[in-house]
Amino acid sequence: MTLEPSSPRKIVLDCDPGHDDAVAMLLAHGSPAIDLVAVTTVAGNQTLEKVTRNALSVAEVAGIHVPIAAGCDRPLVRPRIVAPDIHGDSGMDGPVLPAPRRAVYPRHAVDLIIETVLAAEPGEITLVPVGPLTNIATAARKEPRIVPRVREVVMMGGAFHGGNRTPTAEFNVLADPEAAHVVLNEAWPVTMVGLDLTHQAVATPDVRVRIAGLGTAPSRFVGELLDFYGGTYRATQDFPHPPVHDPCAVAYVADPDVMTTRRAPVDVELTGTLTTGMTVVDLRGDEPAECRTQVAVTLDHDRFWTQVVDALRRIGDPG
Ligand code: PIR
Ligand code: CA
Repeated sequence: MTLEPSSPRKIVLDCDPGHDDAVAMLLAHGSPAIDLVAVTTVAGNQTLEKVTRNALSVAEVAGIHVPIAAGCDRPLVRPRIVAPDIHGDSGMDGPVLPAPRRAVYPRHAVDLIIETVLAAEPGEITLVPVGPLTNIATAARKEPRIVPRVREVVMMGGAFHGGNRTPTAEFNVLADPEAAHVVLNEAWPVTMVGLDLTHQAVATPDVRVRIAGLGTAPSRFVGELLDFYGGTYRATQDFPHPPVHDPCAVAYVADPDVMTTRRAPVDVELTGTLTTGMTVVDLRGDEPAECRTQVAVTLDHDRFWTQVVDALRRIGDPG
């Protein structure tokens, strides 16, 4: 008996490029298991203006033609934070960023997310936020009918053990904890691909060689991204090789077996004096039989990077 190959998963990638966001865009575009229907941007690693321009530049490099819409330019409640120490002043320092030849989508990202979900069949669209959760939370509040129609939310953010922006908080959740609260407490299934998982997605020298071996313009672009990003991670985070967070969430949608997950309740601290933005994950006792939220635990490093390399190979040289 032959099994029907399942059709590619339709995703909206909500991002703040960002070096690793760029790799997430490339993986989503090049993966045969993913149908990228839209890219939306949100203030995070840099200002909305900068990250949106970066998303358009990545689209230029890779020949991505789906709508790219700009979203919220600040968190729901808190003052904006950015991460120039990691991503540089542009938000994506390193490679020459090609001037976009195309315009940003003429509507707000939140409206594009809502329209995309409502226009699709129930359960067809997966939301993949890999920046602060401001757009996703705003979409859920503006149009609650999207919540039961979304297949699942697969987010890069949070951690069950330790943070990167504070001892307990990961950047995307810390940047807009109220938005994370909304997203984690809505009735949709959420997979939290946090630092526990993404710190395993390191771009080791053998990975760099595999990417460089492709010899295409997009692979060279990724090489230049990883040169800069690896440098800041070495200098400021004491990582010999940088963890490439955001494509992990895309990789999970494409191939859930690329990582192990554990069902567990997840919430976020909004009022801590030392722990604001911490995701609190209840890992006590046995894994619950039913739980709307789950957390990513262990990555198959080779399987993950093979996905990325294969996606880049499929993208080729769009010219
Ligand atoms: C922010 C990021 C990465 C590293 C640091 N130190 C800060 C960005 C990445 O784009 C990813 O989405 C997430 N935020 C990791 O915290
Ligand atoms: Ca990001």
